Order: sequence, then structure tokens, then C-alpha cells
Amino acid sequence: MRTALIAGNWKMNGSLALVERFAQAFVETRMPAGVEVALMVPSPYLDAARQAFGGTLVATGAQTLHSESGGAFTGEVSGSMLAEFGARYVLVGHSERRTLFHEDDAAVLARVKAALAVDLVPILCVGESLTEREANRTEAIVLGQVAAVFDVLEPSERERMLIAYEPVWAIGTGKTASPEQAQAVHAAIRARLKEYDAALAAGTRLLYGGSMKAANAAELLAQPDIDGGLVGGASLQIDDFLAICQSAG
Ligand code: G2H
Repeated sequence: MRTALIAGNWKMNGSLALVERFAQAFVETRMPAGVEVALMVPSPYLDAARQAFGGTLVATGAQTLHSESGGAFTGEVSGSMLAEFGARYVLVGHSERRTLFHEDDAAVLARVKAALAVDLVPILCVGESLTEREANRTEAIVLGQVAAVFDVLEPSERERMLIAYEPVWAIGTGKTASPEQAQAVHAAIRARLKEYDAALAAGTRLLYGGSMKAANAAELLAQPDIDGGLVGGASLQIDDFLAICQSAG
């Protein structure tokens, strides 16, 4: 049985005040049994989030990490620093990182390895562009991004991964993949994982991301291979985010 995970990705948004407001809301709101919640806050807020969410079941996470454990990399943050400030999860390979910061599959793999080395749980983000979808290359692109990491990992490392399928054309655009479109890709990812190991395929949590909101979450989360959501814009609105969490129960 896979525990649902609703992970909010604040991107470069939020404030200390928002951390406090979310923590208060989670103190006051009972989450459905069997739903895990995590918030990927900007790194400077990790410590505050750890303290504020301490009395709740909300985990914290980071949005990226550097592939090296330390050194002359001005402006970068290592996995051990994130872990020291309470992060449990870290996003790797988000499309904004792949596109805006030119992180290719090799860079994504290096970051996954760096996260695993310090016991952070990587959420590997994969997804196709609109051009790739229209050229019927969705599965080739997505499964290629999965294989670029999973082919290289040890079996014990694969078991510690989550995957988020985020069609690039649905990110922050208000366009959401239909439940059928999302389910088809999730099923293809799970089938690909089965090539490594049946138990791995059955146990790996696959999240959907891309304009998930209160109005569409329940239908997406009802799909058999969708085990949760990676929520961007709607994770900044307390009521919307709570509603999405509730619909995962
Ligand atoms: C995809 C998602 C969260 P949004 O990036 O990672 O963002 O929900 O705003 O499309």
C-alpha cells in the first residue's frame, strides 16, 4: 500500500509569515488518515519551517541541491546543509531547473546521488514539453528521464526514490493533464520500473504535478497509479492546499 503524498512546491515564493500561517492551519486542521504532507520551501525558510511545523505531521523539503558536498561553489547549497535544517525531501530535475538552469540528465543524476548520500529523499521530476507530446514522444522522453537516473542507481537506492510526472505544458499554465492522460504516463512509468523489479514498481510513489488545484485534485488522485501531487501555485493558498490534502484521503 502506497501512502499518498501531497507535496507543495513554493518555488521562489513565500515569506516567514506564510510559513507561520501554514503551520497554524495545519495545527488546526486534521488531515485524513494515510495522507502525508510535505512543503518544499525556499532554503532560507527551512529552519523556520522545521520549528513551525514541529507540532504537525508536515514534513519539509528543499527544491534543489548542489551535486557536491562542499567547496568553492558560490551561492550553492549542499544536501547536508539542507538535511541539517530539517529537510526530508528534495526535488531534483524540476523542469524549471532543467530549462532555466540547464540541468541535463547527468546533472540530475549527480544531484540524486548527492541527496541519497545524506539520506534526503529525492523526488525526481520528469515530463515532456508540448512539442514532444504533439510529436508522440511523451513516453520516450519521460521514460528516458527515468532511465537516465534509475539505470545507474543501485537497487537499494532506487527504493528510496519518488518520481513526479509533470508535463511541462501544464506547469503554471492553468492547463492540467486530464486524469486519463496523467494515468497513462504514470502507468508507463510504473511498467518501466517493473523492468528493474516488481516490488520496486509496486512500492514507488508516483506524484502528478502541473496546475493541480482543489477543483481537479480528487479526480487525478483517484487514478490507480497516481499516488499524490506536487503542487505549485495552489500550495501558496492555504485553503486550496488544505483542500487538495483532504481530497487525497
Ligand atoms: C509544477 C507545479 C509544482 P504548478 O511545477 O511543481 O507547479 O502547480 O504551479 O503548475
